[in-house]
Amino acid sequence: MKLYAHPFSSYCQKAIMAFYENGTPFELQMLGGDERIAAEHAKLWPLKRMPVLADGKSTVAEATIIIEYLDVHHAGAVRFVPAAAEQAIDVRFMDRFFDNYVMTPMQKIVGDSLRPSTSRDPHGVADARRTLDAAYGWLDERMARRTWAANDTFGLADCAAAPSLFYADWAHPMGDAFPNVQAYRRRLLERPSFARAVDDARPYRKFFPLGAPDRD
Ligand SMILES: N[C@@H](CCC(=O)N[C@@H](CS)C(=O)NCC(=O)O)C(=O)O
Repeated sequence: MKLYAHPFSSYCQKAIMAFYENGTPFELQMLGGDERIAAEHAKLWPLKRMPVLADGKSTVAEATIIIEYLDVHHAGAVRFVPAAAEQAIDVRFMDRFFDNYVMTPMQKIVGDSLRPSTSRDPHGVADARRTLDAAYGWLDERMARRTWAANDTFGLADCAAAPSLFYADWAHPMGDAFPNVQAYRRRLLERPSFARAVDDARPYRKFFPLGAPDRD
């Protein structure tokens, strides 16, 4: 399998950690420089978002769907979405929570800092910060009695949580206000699959536009 991705990208880390969880082999097609790889990626997925998986004749876009695809076609010991439909609802809900209410506002803050100073969107950034505060607050209560985001089993929702909380805390630090979220973020950083994805990305930290903090 070929994965069109970049190690520093949050959505790519979400998919990559799922490969690492089960030791599923893949060949990284590194985006961000090589024109041939960029052209292949654009042909497979004209929306040009990463990650994209190419598995024989199948092309799979969207990090969540790549993880669902691995569960179906390359299943390993770690199952990312439970077979029981009722439990799967909670996993998918938490996956949406992290993508929509943590990853999206985090990307808004980071993306805004890359704009020319004349094209910034302070209103949108303030809104993103309010969304993150609300998300941290809601999650803090939820994580008070949990180890993992759903069903007390590591899965898809935790793959969504790891890079979103990792970068959100850089873009909009949660400080000491949300101890259960901080503890969950630390558990995710200790998870070998995510620790490895974070290590893969270390050489690129200097490109974090807000300045990567000296931690993690
Ligand atoms: N909904 C997509 C979002 C993917 C996404 O936003 N990827 C970013 C990197 S983290 C990207 O491709 N950015 C490049 C661009 O926007 O051109 C998913 O879940 O995979």
